[in-house]
Amino acid sequence: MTPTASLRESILQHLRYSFGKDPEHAILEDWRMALSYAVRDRITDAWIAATGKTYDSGAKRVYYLSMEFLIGRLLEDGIVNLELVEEAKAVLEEFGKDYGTVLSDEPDAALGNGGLGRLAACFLESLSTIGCPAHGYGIRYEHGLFRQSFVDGRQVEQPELWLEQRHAWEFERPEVRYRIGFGGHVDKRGETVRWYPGEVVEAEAFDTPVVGWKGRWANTLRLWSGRAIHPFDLDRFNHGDFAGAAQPEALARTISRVLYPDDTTEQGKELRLKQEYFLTAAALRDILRRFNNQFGDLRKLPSKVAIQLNDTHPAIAGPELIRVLHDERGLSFEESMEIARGCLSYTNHTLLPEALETWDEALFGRLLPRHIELIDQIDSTHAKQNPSRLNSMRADHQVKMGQLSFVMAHHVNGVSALHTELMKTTVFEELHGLHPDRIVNETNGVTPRRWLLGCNPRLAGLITESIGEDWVDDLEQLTKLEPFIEDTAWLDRYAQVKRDNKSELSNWMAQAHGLHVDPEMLFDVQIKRLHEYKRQHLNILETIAHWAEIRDNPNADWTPRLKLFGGKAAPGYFFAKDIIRLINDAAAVINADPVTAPYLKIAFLPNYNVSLAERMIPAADLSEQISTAGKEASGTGNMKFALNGAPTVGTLDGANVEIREHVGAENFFLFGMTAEEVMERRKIEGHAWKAVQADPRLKRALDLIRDGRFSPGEPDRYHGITGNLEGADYFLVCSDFTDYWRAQREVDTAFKDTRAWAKMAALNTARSGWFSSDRTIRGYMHDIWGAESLL
Ligand code: 26M
Repeated sequence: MTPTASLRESILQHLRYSFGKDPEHAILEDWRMALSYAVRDRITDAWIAATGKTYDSGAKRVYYLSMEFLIGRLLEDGIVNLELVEEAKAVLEEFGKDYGTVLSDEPDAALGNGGLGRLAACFLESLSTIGCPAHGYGIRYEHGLFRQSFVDGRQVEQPELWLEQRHAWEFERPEVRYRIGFGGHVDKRGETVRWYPGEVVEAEAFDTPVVGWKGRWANTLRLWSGRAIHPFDLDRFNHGDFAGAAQPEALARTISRVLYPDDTTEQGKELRLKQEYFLTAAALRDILRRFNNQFGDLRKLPSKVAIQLNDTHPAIAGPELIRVLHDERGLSFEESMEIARGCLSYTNHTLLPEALETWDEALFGRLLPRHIELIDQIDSTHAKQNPSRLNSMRADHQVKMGQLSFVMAHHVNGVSALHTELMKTTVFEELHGLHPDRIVNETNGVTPRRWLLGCNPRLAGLITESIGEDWVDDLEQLTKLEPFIEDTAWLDRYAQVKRDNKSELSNWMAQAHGLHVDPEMLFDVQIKRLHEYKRQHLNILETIAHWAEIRDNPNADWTPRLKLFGGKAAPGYFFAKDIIRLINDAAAVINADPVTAPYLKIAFLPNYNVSLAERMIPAADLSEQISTAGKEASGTGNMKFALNGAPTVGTLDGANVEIREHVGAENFFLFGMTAEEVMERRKIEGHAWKAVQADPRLKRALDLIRDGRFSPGEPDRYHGITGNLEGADYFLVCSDFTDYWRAQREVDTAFKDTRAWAKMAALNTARSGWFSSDRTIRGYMHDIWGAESLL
């Protein structure tokens, strides 16, 4: 049977026997599910084989603990990795179904906020592509990140309901359940210490196979769901308390009910700490059970188990592992601490002080009374071993999770070269002095299967036709494109790919949002979470200044530009929400201006998520990476744009630095202060006001906003923003404005030379191979985990 015939067979089988439909009566969701099951069967074969191989080899396993896995849709990922794109299209076409429509019917699994969660998802895919035996552990949130819409330009949040639609990817494991305790008291009898929790919930496993390139390997993403031990209180029911009877279940389920929507602002809520312990304790129980079944001797744990903590969110793993080894298995405290450290490593994803996780010690002690004692014992043991060290996991009645994670990890890593160096001189200065070999760098990466092959089939096709298909799992082969770039016929094809992608996005924007844009414009894109440090307000200020300048001189030779935005603000982050509203308000005024319409348009697409990124990135001409230097730990969107042929306008921040080194300074629009200059500039009193006085364009943009040009009838609507910018301006928007303007005008000029621009774009693609998450994962395997590929 041909692959197409065999796929058709299995789709029809599933339609009939899994969903009880024949092709005549199947609705879109039935087709999507039947195709998913057909693909899943093939993934499952690879998965079971990989699991067997891992067990037989006795190899070390990697466990990636993360509160977030922003995996997005999985059907296309499966089809692409199994190389079934043509077959799936052909079969669907036979039955009159459109491939894209079927794929878009899948709900997005938005179990993450942004960069940290998406990185975890890219890592899982790379671990499978490489054949490194690994599990991801996370929480099966019933509601992922909220859905965003705009009402009168303002962000409105709605609950996200991904589990209300069917999806094919998880296997419930009712046989894998653990009891997780909270609260209660600690009992000490001589040497034996025992924790007696006051509240217990059950964690149930749901497994999703994650397949790698060509289906050679598949690992498991195991997500925990909360449930009650006794889901129904028959006694209460029999006494007529019908609502109360179901209460235990409702309470237990709240633990995995919703993803916290606060990327980068720590907020210290009890339920969040419960979630963190729930994930971590369930994962550790599972890891130890698996180890016990296969190896037994706990002293060998570090040679068989590598546990990566994705930020401090699962930092309770240190004390929890010690608790199990010491309190429950009878090892000495010191030995337990050594074994735990031998297994654990920690990734830091941000230096923003407001994001460093701390917990009120009273809350912490109430919820985890034994762990807080163990943290003090870890702290004093570490201080004893390092005489210059003061106990410091606790200060101001807070438990500091960063300090705990550092001490309990054998390696601590940053996510870009600059970020790692800053870790050594800022938050972890003292600990780095004591343990100078502990901090290592692993610059982030992105999976080329999703972020090029899957999302940009036109470009992927041109690449494969030019250099063969080996680039897909050896992305640095993209440098082989360089000679082609000298060939104008080839370069024209490259440029045509971008034009086609832009038309496709334009058509989609028209159909989905009624937004009509000219695909000939320069597509200038900033998509990321809203945050002051990411400086979406710098972008809109420059846009407003640009608009004013076009109005001054409408007959000049302006480069037509579309400013595209996407991103969510944390629901309680009011400044960020104001920025969204300002962008939408400015869009309403500017888009309606007939004088500037041919040259400038603004669109803020609602509900930015992984699937929208997959639409937007291949169509981008320009990538906005304009954070205040020293603030963006790495960025990963920046890599996706470069790979897809959108040069960056950006600061020397995070991985931008390394992107510029790889693609070449001449193919990158650099502007702004360096991280060092930023620290100096902040000391200058009135830096913002001085910058405003020095740049009439900036002054005019601020005046327009302050005077209500974009908020007719309500001039003070944006006084929070203008006041902030002209006053403290902590993120130095004003100080970087003038240079940003300059860089943007260089972009305008460069874009007019279509060939030169295409060359710059193509060189970005050809030289971005290093930013594959395969390279990143090999780095972790070698430098941190001591893990091997089994392929
Ligand atoms: C904390 C407490 C309560 C609720 C949520 C949080 C929280 C969640 C996510 C805090 C921070 C979170 O993420 C931080 C993050 O996404 N950092 C980004 O990590 C990326 C991957 O390394 C980097 O590329 C980005 O630069 C960095 O901002």
